[in-house]
Amino acid sequence: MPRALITGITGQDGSYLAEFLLGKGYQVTGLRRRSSTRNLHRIEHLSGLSLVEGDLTDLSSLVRVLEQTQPDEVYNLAAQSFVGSSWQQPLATSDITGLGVLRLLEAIRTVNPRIRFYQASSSEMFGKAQTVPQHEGTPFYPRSPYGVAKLFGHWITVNYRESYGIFACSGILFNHESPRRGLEFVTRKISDGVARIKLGLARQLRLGNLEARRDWGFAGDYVEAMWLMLQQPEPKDYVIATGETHTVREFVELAFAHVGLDWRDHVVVDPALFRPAEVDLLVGDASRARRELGWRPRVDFPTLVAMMVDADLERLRGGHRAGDGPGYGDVPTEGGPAPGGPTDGGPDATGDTGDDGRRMPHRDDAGREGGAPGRGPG
Ligand code: NAP
Ligand code: G4F
Repeated sequence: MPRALITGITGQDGSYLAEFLLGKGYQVTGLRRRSSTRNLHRIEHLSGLSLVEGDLTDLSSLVRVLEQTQPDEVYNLAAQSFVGSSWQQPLATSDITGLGVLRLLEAIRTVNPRIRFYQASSSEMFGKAQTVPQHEGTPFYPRSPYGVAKLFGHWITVNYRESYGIFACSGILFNHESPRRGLEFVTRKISDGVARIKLGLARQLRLGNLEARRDWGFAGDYVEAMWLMLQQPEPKDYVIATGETHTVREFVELAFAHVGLDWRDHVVVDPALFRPAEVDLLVGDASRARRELGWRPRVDFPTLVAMMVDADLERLRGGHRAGDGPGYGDVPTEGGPAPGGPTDGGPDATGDTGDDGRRMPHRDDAGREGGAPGRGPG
């Protein structure tokens, strides 16, 4: 049975990738960092998943986890992934999102250089895009501390492949969304806001730059591409994208129209939510992935918008108002983790003995930003 280690297991992509690999018969371990509050809501429906404690800022924890779990494949999805926060916390972002990749590669080099490594790189590295569409050969021009940190992670992955022969791939993924997306990202902020307004729980949705264009796909489709990269005869870098671009305004229009509302009655543009430097246009050319991996996206843009709004309506009708409740396709686990669900096991057990039987309200994060003076995290 092949063994995989996923960092960033509590995040959106970690949950979809774990589901995917468990379905393929992998023995999957997720690396989670210590948290003072419970944050397993995206993975508590998964049975057969093991959890270990570690942190991308702590090399010794990464070495220990690799020694204990002996994975064949490592998927590095952990990051400070919110672009807006990277201006508020540039050093922490660089440490986790940039240097964290190097620490993991050093751990792999030390423990077992035959491990296959996937790095979650980002279209944010293209930033002020030098070609349209963007492909593997497009020059990078990052526009945020996050983008700069991801660029370091990308190049150190390439460098360890070329220096030490490690099977290391950098997946340059364009934006991918789902009902499990964090509430601070614009698509989920919109779907949550639309659902609240439709249900009479809110009247307004405050947003920043509506003219930014993104290539938005469905996260469930994108994790398959991560796995495919590590099954190839040679390690390479791949752009993963839909090839379509839409403005934030289009997302807003479709989301409100889906519930029979006119967005102009509810959306307030708040200059405090504009970013210090914006990425205006992203659209990817995933021809290499199509040709060499046989990968293509399945969920189109209108379906994605409808899926996210419907999931938030369902969640809010179910009374989960504080944050990320069960998402699309999830099995709600009101009484705690699924039988045989994630286990904090082994010598690295986190000491977290499981749910107390109540679903705790999840963090009420930047889904409804505003009020802060000056330029906010957007
Ligand atoms: P996400 O939901 O924000 O998840 C990030 C994960 O990283 C969380 O599990 C988080 O744990 C973990 N993490 C943060 N700091 C850590 C640390 N110091 N040590 C260990 N774990 C840490 O992000 P996502 O959307 O799933 O994205 C997955 C990866 O793909 C990220 O690297 C992101 O930058 C990259 N990416 C995403 C997209 C996209 O559109 N989603 C596009 C391109 C690239 P906590 O729960 O403890 O915070
Ligand atoms: O949803 P966003 O915060 O995502 P962004 O910045 O594109 O980053 C995401 O995708 C990257 C891949 O390209 C990932 F690497 C990264 O980890 C993350 O997953 O913002 C999208 C756009 C931006 O142009 C932003 O200015 O939406 C605009 N926007 C307008 N109003 C807003 C808002 N963004 C947020 N978060 N909140 C707003 O109110």
